[in-house]
Amino acid sequence: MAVIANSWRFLRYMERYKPDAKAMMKGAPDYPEIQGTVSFYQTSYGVLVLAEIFGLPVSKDDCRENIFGFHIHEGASCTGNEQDPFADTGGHYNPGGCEHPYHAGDLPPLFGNGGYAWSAVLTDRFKIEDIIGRTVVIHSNPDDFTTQPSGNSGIRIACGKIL
Ligand SMILES: [Cu+2]
Ligand SMILES: [Zn+2]
Repeated sequence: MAVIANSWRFLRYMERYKPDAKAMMKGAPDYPEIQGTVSFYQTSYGVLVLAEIFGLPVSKDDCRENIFGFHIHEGASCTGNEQDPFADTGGHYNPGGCEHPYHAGDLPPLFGNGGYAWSAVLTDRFKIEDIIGRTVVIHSNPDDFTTQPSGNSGIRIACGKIL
């Protein structure tokens, strides 16, 4: 099988075209500085997910934190209650009834760099039409990719509805 490198094609795609869907991220009341965008581009290989997030918490401890769980949740609204402001986002988007981290909505965690994260990933685990109207959630802790049902990734610190 021929190997066809797509890296530059994908980068040009993200530069030239409007995303097919987008989530504007907003921090929870305790994390008002968090903002940013998650953009989704349908390609023939899968969906390109491009995240650019500002204002993430910064930990001084180099050996801990600054890694943030990142998922598409099944719920349709970035609302909740005082304890969990984004409780209504529900569980990870999981139409196949799989275990974490095999939920369709599971994504690699974001790496904070002095509060700034930039990440691009390709996933064929969902199509754009499956996720419009659902939510993207950023968590306080790394995702261990093992613990059920959500990788022990801590509280929900930011959310955006996919439009
Ligand atoms: Cu999550
Ligand atoms: Zn999951």
